[in-house]
Amino acid sequence: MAQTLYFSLLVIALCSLSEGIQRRYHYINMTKTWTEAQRYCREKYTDLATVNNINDLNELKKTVNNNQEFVWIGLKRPGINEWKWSLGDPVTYLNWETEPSTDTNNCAVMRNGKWHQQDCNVRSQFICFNGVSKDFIICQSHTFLLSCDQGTIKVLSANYGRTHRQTCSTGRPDDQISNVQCSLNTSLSAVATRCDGETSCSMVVNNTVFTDSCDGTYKYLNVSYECVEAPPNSSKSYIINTSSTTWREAQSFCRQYHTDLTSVKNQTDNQLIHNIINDPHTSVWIGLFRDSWEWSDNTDSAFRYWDSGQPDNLDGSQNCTVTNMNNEGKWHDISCSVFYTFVCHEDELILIQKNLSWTEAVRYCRENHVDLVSVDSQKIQLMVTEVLHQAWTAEVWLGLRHSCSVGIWFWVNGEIVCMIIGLRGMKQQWTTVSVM
Ligand SMILES: [Ca+2]
Repeated sequence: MAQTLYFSLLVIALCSLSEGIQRRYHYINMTKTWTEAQRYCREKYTDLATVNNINDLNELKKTVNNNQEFVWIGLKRPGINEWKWSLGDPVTYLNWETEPSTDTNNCAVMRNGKWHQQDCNVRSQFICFNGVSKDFIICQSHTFLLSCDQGTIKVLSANYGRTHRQTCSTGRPDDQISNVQCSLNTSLSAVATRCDGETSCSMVVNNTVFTDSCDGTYKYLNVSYECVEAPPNSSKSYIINTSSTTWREAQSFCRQYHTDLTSVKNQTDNQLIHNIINDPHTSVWIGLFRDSWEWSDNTDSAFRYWDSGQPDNLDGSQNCTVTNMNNEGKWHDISCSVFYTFVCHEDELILIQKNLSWTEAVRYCRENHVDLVSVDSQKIQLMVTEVLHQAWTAEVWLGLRHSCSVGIWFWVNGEIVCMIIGLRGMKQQWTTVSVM
């Protein structure tokens, strides 16, 4: 039993309604300036509302029981104008061709393996990545790369064709997407031949590689794979989308179909991505951007949901943010001294107690409208550590020294420990299970 505890992968299951720590939102039906609202939230709850992703925003919107157009949230400037990853990863590795200047070119592309500043409204190809998900779709003519940090690739399924009308349909004429009974039964062997047993492999998804199973239909590859004999989260896959879009459009696309615009965390990542771009003259958006907005609770979430034309800093002092309830909750920058109602949030860490394998725990979380959580800020990590200290003996957790951004990973006595953080009712419970 003790051996299991020390030498197998330990999982603490905590599911979440959204990425990051679940935040419970409280709408306050009183009008205050932004600073007064912040003070009120800090006294009564945790802080003025942080919004980490679209799920958070939808939860926040549900709490607003008033016909207010504008409602304060916790985003404010000036913070430090610094480069951030779209996913909220800490920026620890940079690979600029030349040091970035302070001009308004606030997004980054990779070209010939180096990073360049570029105006976010310029149209470029882009690169998405899949973090946790190992089952995904690549539209025809785009390129993908599968990668295992540890272990080797085993392709589980692949189908090149079209079985749904909506998938990869944007901008396509009706006759290219109407045939939804298009499958190619040799797709799996084509991908497996190239990828099985490798640590990384890339392919272009087109009719030359896979043969044309249905002439005239715009197709896509639906592929899933795993990293054999490797811990969960060893797999990373990248998809180059050859459509040209602005940085914001690219970010929306990646968040909708994959995880996000890609982060580049080290030289290995950089080389992998450089290899699949495979053209020294092509500029490809990566997830790096720069702004000077920051959250009241110091969460480093890079999620932004600006209304079109915003932020425009109209009178030069629009340094606070409201969500526009009359337009899908999209954001406007507004002078901080105006009076509006507001939303506070309360952080919660609530854990589930069940004996589950890693895979079962992920499934359990997803089936209960939850998913893997990210430790996307120092604050969340501190909260986790705090709860751990309350819950477990110090000996077990003395080894805590490392966390990564997707899921929570710690090394204990040289072995990886991962945690899935989650939410279930009001009661806090921690549990450990072995992943075999
Ligand atoms: Ca404005």
